Amino acid sequence: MDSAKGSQAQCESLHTDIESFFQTAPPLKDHFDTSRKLREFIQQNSPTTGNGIGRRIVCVTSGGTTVPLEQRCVRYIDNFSSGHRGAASTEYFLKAGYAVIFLHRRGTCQPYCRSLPEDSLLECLELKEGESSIQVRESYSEDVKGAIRHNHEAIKEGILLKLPFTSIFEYLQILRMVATSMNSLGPYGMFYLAAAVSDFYVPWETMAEHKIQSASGPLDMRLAQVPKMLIMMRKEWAPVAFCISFKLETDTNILLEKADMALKKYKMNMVVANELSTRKEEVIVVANSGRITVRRDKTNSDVENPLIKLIVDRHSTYIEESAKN
Ligand code: 9Z3
Repeated sequence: MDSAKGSQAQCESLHTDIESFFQTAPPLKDHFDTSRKLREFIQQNSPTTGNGIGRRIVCVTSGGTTVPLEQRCVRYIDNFSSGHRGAASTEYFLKAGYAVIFLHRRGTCQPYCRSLPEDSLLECLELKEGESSIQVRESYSEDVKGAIRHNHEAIKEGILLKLPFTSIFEYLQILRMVATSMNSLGPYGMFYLAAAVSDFYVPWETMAEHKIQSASGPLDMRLAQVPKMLIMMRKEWAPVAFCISFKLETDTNILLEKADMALKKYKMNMVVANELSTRKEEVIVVANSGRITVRRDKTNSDVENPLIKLIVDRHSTYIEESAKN
């Protein structure tokens, strides 16, 4: 087989895998509601609808996807992601004037809540004397006020849409819905794919319906590869959007090589390479123009601050160049 035929065959097989993934996935419970919210959000913020209040729109994905092992799910495979990167980045994108679709794992870190304790309800609140009412503890008062103010403002202004997911099935179905809806934005749309997405999964049709029994002995299970959706993102869902993916490794020796590969293979505009233990200190942005190391500086506590500045800048250049073509 010559190489052109080979790559066409690969492409067809990817299409078949993707079709089968979506056809067999359990349908989203709130499909119509999510699709309505998305449509309204994009319509309201779009810089291309000419209502005068247009903003660039970014979809930030955040947290990790689960892989259920049973259809009536008792057990699942998970990963470590806290959602901190996605939540912090959302704050900086909002500050830079973007409207944000925050596609996040249920229960993970939320924008403006990063400084609050994990058990925030019990930690931040206390009973008033006589136990007739509750109040915010003095030591948390500024953090709580800030979180409420920023969050309410963003929701009230209609510039923050939060969409939750848990499983890989939910995540990819919502991502496809968001991407195809954002296609109308052309280069003004951006994808910032910080979610930690499972590479392997159990296809729905081969999955046990009921709780797997331990009496049958050791568990022998074969996981299928999750089809490479980034290719669909570039080819069909939102080909003109500005697209940033993340590459995570624990071995620094292969990190940049893998990031370079992702940049080329998935035709990303940028790949943010990070190593697990230093991910909050520094990241390396890999683009066709070269590599840039972005570090958290001493006066500023988040690496996402300089990272989002760099990305916004590159996105502006991308929009300008698209207008010339
Ligand atoms: C990342 O690399 C994110 O930066 C982190 C953020 C998940 C490390 P936290 O949520 O951590 O703040 O605790 N996300 C992408 C990870 C990923 O699954 N990338 C795939 C890969 O590396 C490509 S899509 O193969």
